Amino acid sequence: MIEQTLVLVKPDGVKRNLTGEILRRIEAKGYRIADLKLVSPDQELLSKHYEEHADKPFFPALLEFMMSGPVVAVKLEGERVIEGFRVLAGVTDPTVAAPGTIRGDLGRDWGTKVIQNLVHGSDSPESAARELEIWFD
Ligand code: DAT
Ligand code: MG
Repeated sequence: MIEQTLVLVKPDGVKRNLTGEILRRIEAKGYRIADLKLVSPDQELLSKHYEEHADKPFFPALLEFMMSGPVVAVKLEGERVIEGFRVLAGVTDPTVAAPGTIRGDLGRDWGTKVIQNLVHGSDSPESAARELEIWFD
């Protein structure tokens, strides 16, 4: 089934001029960019986006990091794209993310309070619908 997912190039990716490299990998995989914009998200938007993490110790650092610079928000479309982009991105911790993935090839531990891992991708059809509404409606 053709799906849509939310991809974010986080502030670390934009600052390091990796937006093009990240979008290149997404396009090379064959997914379609249905919409794209540069956003400076505020605390209200990010609190909604990351509501599942509100009680985590890293939540304040996560919001601070996500507000540290602009983010590229992408509405991405394709067959099984929700799962497919998560595989392309690699696991959360860039130190152990597999080589060949975005996080594994381009990310590492910088010793920061919150893990900086270049990209976000929705983790389920429910999350994708919820997050696309937050960022694109
Ligand atoms: P993912 O982005 O792989 O879906 P997540 O939803 O569990 O990971 O967490 C959201 C972000 O929060 C993640 O990209 C990086 C940060 N993060 C997650 N777990 C963390 C931890 N234990 N310590 C610091 N930052 C963390
Ligand atoms: Mg997540």
